[in-house]
Amino acid sequence: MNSVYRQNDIERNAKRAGFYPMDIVVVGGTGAGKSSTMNALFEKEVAKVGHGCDPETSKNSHKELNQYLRFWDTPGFGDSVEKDKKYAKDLIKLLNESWTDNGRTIYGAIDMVIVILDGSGRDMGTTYKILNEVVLPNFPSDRILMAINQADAAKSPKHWNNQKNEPDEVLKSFLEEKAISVKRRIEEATGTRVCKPVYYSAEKEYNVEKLLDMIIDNMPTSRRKIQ
Ligand SMILES: Nc1nc2c(ncn2[C@@H]2O[C@H](COP(=O)(O)OP(=O)(O)OP(=O)(O)O)[C@@H](O)[C@H]2O)c(=O)[nH]1
Ligand SMILES: [Mg+2]
Repeated sequence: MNSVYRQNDIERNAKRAGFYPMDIVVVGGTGAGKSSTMNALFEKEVAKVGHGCDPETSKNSHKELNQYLRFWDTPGFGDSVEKDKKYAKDLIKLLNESWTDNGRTIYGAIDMVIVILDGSGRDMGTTYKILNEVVLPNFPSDRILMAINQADAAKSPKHWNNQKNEPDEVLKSFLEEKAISVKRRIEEATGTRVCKPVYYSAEKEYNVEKLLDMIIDNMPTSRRKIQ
């Protein structure tokens, strides 16, 4: 379903921008659920999810959802200083990839970044670090989106309505508040304005369409010109 979800809007936005596929890089702390998010977006296993205590993804890899949107899964930050250094270097290289149009203009290869947060935790330190030290110095802030995963685990399991596969009223208002608080805290910590994050659950496949809506509604209107 997701590979054809709002296909007309995606096609219109891609054609408006004049190029496709658009490249969207998914970043975040280890275990936030980046690979699970890829699988939820694609509705099949395209990325390996970690099931033990160890981090899972160790390399950048990409996959096309359709001819217009290509997603990149990346390794998570926050497991060790050594790995963070390597992953930061790899991500900076990816964010700076470029191509040239007959040698006249240089364009960035990556079009959008989505920062995934683990909604079941409060620690935002890794996210601030990723933004301040890796993403913001190498990528324009108006092409960065935030999303809160693991909505189902943000409070005790009794607040998840399994029958309806959605949060109960208590959890829903908690998640609403959380989205506003994450936006404010990110803006304070980075000095950059961001859209209000969507909350969703990759594992429960809840609100994944909202995540896609945010992506579709924020597709760039032009290529990213570097020079
Ligand atoms: N409850 C719940 N668990 C989730 C959700 N999404 C992911 N998880 C679990 O979180 C763990 C980490 O998920 P991954 O998708 O591997 O996370 P990642 O961000 O790709 O991790 P790295 O590759 O190590 O950076 C796994 O045990 C998932 O099953 C979710 O929406 N809800
Ligand atoms: Mg992963």
